Amino acid sequence: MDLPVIGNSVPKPAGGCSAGSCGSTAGQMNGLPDDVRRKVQDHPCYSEEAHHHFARMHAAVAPACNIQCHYCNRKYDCANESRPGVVSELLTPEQAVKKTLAVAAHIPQMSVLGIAGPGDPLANPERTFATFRMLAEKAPDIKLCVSTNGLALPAHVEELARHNIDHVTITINCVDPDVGAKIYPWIFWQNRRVFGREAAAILIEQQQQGLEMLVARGVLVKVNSVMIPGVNDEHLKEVSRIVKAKGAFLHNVMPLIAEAEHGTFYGVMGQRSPTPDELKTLQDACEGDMNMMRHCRQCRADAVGLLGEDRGAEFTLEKVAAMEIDHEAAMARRLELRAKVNAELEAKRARAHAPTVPAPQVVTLHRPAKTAQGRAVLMAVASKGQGVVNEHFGHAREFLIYEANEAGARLVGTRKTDLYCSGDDTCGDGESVLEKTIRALEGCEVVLCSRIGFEPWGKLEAAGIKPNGEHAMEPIEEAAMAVWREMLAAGKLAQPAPERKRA
Ligand code: CLF
Ligand code: SF4
Repeated sequence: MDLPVIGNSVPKPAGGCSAGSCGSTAGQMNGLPDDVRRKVQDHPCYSEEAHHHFARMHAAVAPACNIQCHYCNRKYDCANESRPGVVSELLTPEQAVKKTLAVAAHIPQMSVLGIAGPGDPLANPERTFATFRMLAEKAPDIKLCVSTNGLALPAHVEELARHNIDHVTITINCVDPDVGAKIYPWIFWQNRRVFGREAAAILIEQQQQGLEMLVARGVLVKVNSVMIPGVNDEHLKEVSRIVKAKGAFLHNVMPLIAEAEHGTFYGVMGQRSPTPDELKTLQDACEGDMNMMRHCRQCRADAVGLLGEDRGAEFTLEKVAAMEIDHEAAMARRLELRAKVNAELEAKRARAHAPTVPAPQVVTLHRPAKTAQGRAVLMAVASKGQGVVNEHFGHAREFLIYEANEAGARLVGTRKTDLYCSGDDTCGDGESVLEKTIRALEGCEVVLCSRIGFEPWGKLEAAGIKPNGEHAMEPIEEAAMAVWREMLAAGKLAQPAPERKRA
């Protein structure tokens, strides 16, 4: 399944969807056929552009799983953690529908209901499809999305199609059973437990067959892969090549989450997670002309809100029961907002792709040599949505990582951190929150935010990261490029990036 998390679970592979990949289609939206564009334009996972404006929620209705992954332990839950497989409240389908309608009435940006755990949605087909059936009747404007480990996928493709589910994520970590045997100790298949290489071979065959069947029916398939250093990191390039050839829409390579306190096999055995640089290098290598997702937040199985925020605590069963809602008016508000945002994004794309006025022809006898352009710069951006620089440094729980170069600025990842302005400046391990944030921003040379205090400003600068609050409320790409051009003009981009000082 996806790797979403409900209340007390251990990390699943990654993302509200076990595997998470919805790619970044921001720059490719113009090339998509109309029917595909309609499917992805307000899906926050399938479109990087949409994720600044639209929200999703996960209904945690699927407790059981039919396989075991070495990175998963669904017993563990921490309210402060956001990992696949973890949830705080397991819901019946009726409760899930009630909660979804309440969320959709209070968060008009909500456009997608996903089922991603805490187990595997297709190992709990009655609960999963009952939820979809009821919700499609009561809120037909909400897209339905599912994330699965793929073992039971071929058996459910017809039913998924009957429910008009256009978005399916399959977590595919390998296409080689020898690699798979190091990730999956067992699967439950045809009423018996199968172990090791044989188990991995069955799982891989079902995943590939399910992928082909979905693509043949026009379903947009996102493939999530968990990058496990030394186990499948090199192998994921082959996975990417194969799923792309079979018609997957997006590939989402996510980092392994493995901490001993989560009680997972990898956590206990000390299997390390990839560094941000290793992850980016692999994502870049897989990219080719495959859409790669760079904005996955490895959501919990009960996540609520824009990607990166978790508003689940506002919608507990108790709170939902006390809400009075006019559902028709709420749906009208959602549709109005969706139309407005999509029209604005469409206009923005049209401006970006408008033919530029040709420069006047000038005859020169000596064409000046093309000036050398500067290197790429990583920038961390504090944003709470709408695609603009609009978050105070001290209020950021995560930073968007943009890479700016001569060709433009693009999102290449996200990094989580603790809240600096929380009144508690310790992380419990002797490291201050600010020191931890500076460590999380390794490789970045600039932080763009709406405001920043004197103390963090000085410490960031001392660590080689230049804070910048001059572009508050500006679109992120424009702000990043403005800063990049300033650095170029100041001659800072002719040399390699400076060595980072330790926080
Ligand atoms: Fe959920 Fe997954 Fe659907 Fe999105 S999540 S089931 S496709 S609605 Fe998205 Fe979350 Fe990443 Fe998944 S950010 S973990 S990719
Ligand atoms: Fe956990 Fe099952 Fe998801 Fe693997 S597929 S991460 S074992 S819930």
